[in-house]
Amino acid sequence: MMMGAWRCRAWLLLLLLIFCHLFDPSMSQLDSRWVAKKRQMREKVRKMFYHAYENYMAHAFPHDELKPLTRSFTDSLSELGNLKLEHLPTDYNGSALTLIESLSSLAVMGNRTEFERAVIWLSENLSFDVDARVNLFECNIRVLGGLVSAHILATDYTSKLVQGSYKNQLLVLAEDLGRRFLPAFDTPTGLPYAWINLKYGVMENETTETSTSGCGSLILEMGVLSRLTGDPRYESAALRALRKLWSMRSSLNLLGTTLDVTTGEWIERSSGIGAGVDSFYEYLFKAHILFGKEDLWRMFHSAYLAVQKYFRHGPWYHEADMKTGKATYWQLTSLQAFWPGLQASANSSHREFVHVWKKFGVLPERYLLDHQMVHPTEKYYPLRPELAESTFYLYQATKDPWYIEVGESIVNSLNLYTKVEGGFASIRDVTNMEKEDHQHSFFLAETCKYLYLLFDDSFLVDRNYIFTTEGHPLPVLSAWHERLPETFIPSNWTCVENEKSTKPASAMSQQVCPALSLNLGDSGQKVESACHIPDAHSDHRCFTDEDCGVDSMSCRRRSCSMAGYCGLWLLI
Ligand code: DMJ
Repeated sequence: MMMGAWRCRAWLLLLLLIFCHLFDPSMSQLDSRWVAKKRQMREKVRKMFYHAYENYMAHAFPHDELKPLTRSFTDSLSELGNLKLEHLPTDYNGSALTLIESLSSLAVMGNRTEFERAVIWLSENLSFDVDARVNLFECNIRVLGGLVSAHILATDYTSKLVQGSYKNQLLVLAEDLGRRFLPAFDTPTGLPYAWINLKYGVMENETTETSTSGCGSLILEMGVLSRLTGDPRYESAALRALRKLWSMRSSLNLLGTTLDVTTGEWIERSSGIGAGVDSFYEYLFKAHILFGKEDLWRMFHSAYLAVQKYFRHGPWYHEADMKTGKATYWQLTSLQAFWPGLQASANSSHREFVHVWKKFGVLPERYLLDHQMVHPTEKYYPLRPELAESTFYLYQATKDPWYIEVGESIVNSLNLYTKVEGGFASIRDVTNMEKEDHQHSFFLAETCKYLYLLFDDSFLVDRNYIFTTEGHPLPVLSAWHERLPETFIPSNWTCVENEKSTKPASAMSQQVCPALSLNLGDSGQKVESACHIPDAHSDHRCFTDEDCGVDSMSCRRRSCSMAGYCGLWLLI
């Protein structure tokens, strides 16, 4: 009797579910159309990535970057940031830069075979013992960042990216590179030279001029290298430079754009949030999340308030003099487009960048806000990722379908204007879409990755990552919130602003939430997550704040917006 009634109820429930599915087009059909659209877009991006990747492998590998129009190559590592193309090496044949930059994207897209093939090739062939003068910042974010991120992904047992053959070869390469960076920091101020010869160290009569980003955006990669190797020199050097830089701020908490590493004097005192400075802000915030350093959060907070006060004009950001705070240049630069993503709630700025993108089809390098025109000599678009990056972050934070539409139009523009038979070409002039023979490695490391993650974020499920300024993922592990033992920090390196806390602060006051262990399937392997608590509903819809969890990246409590979505709604 009991069994009969139970079975009858089960049948009724099943019929009801089928009925609801068939007759509630508002939810189920819309949902499945939405899922299909995102899947279709994801596949479009995957095709873009492989078009770029396969052409690089066929026509440029193992050189640094692809020239897609002539289907040839450029050994550009020593040209990055080298606008005057000075001191170019005569005997340098590339470091497979684009392959290194592609590793983490291959992992995001789940291509184990190619990831493993690349790891094996790099471990057998790559050497940094080359007579090439490279830009420390560029080599750090692209090469060191690419290697440490890929090493972590390769050792993540759950991703099964490498079948048993991995013996830390990428970490060995990363450590070798990190050691070659260290002489750059041997200056009276601890601020590093912008240029280093990989074989011979700092060259005689090397320029002492560098940028704020060049000194202040090394901590993620070098910090992770220290955490992975147990050698604290990399993190200490990067941290010391970052703190020295911060000590050079003006009374308005503003920094300049360029400086002298031997005297610690500013050279260019006007700055903004774009070229030469951008990733300094980004790294204060991200290094705080990754390493739980309280003083970096305080620096970021003060620096952020100053940016909002002196650079912001409505949705736009101009440049200003660090001493007076007076506006200097009214320009939008394409590098600034990362800023709305860093804020993760800057809808209005993002819309303006999208507006300029739509006006031209792609984003010009520099746009004069006061004249509403493209800068006469900076009309190019080198396949930069920043707008896709912000679109991805804002979609993660809001789940507003509008960002999917923006992503779709970015993908369509890229395919329409930049795709050629031999890969993807940069745009030399956005006013006539004339192409340039260069496929930058960040197109594979960042542009394709952020677009892919916009449409399919399954790579991020159950894992907390921060992305470096070059788009390489680093996991947020609670173990990395521990300080390096002081004893390892060379005593002659006087920290300008020492970490003040002597007793361990509470997790909340450090903006770090207690560790949470996630069980990742049958391997039984556990991955530490610093703070993530998922929203109550997987579609992130909510009625009240109680339905919202804790953000995996910032460890902050999410709240319910008026539109009914959980997000980080900062009031700025
Ligand atoms: C990349 O190398 C990085 O995103 C860097 O922070 C800025 N420039 C390029 C992309 O535009």
